[in-house]
Amino acid sequence: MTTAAEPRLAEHFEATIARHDRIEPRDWMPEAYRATLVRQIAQHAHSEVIGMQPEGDWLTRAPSLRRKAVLLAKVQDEAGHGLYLYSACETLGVTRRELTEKLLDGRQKYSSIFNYPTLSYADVGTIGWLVDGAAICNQVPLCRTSYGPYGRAMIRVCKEESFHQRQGFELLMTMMRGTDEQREMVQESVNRFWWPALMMFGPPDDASPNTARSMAWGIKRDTNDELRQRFVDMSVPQAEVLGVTLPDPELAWNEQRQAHDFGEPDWDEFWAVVNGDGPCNAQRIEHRRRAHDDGAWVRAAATAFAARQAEGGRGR
Ligand code: BYC
Repeated sequence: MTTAAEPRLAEHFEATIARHDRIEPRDWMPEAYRATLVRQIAQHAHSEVIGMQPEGDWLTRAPSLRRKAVLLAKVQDEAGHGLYLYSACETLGVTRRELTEKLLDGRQKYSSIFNYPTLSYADVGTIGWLVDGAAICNQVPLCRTSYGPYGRAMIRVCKEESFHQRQGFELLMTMMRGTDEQREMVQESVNRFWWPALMMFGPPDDASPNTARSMAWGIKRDTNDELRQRFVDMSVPQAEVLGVTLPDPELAWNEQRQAHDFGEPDWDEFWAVVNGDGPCNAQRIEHRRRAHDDGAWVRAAATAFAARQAEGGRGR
């Protein structure tokens, strides 16, 4: 519904965005801005929670108590990130219940990367190094996003992601200093995860329907291609230190651009995975649905407890 005050409110909103200031939950905002934020933050929250599965698969098979403790802490951090993000999303007038339902029935997405399987323990290190590395590249600029609660949630998430990236790199480094077999495991894992990691940044800018609008609103601070380039430039020297080869024959330093040239990800594969046809899409959602059903008694108990408290409060 349009009100008489709307043009003035819209002007105030635009001026706030132009000043790179923050929009807060009680401020007026265009409906499309709100819907874009719900879409992106929900997708981000779902990614954190679904993202617990590929690494969680290795918790019972960690090679030592130390590795198990580190991995357990990391996976728990991802659950925490999901919580911050669902809470940020709720400030936009949606409930966690609605968001969960939309994830489970496929109306909201989660990151394509988590639809790939983890086939060896080296994948735990590669996810830390490349997947969390890509997440940091994407999320550090989001600390300056125009919506206050999202930006503030990102600050803490990024601190924890930096630790995750370091633990992944340290794990891979340890394996690279080990046996030939361990080095082969690392290389094989990097071969499988490199291209899907590049796809995390989304489609190329000229095929991204949302980027221009989200940049104009200050929701995104960089385009998909800019972030992908930053990630490649950051990863190449790290791969050299590790002693692994990135599986892209077109990867080369471009003196003129002062950046690396690199090959084109397989965008048909990307869209297939995004649209539900990746190697693990069905398994991930099925697992999430089962966990949700298994938790029904906890939600029922919590709701009953809250109702009881409210009744007691009234009686007093
Ligand atoms: N996967 O116009 P575009 C983590 C969709 S978790 C799936 O460029 P936008 C971690 C996109 O949603 C990291 N879908 O969109 C956790 C859109 O479809 P809809 C998660 C993708 O929003 C555990 C359509 O394609 N990080 O770090 O401007 C362990 C067109 O795309 C993907 C975030 O979520 C994809 N990769 O830009 C370890 C970061 N890419 O929604 C690590 C926050 C695109 O219109 N999100 N799509 O149906 C963002 O920065 C942006 O939403 C994106 C996409 C860059 C991902």
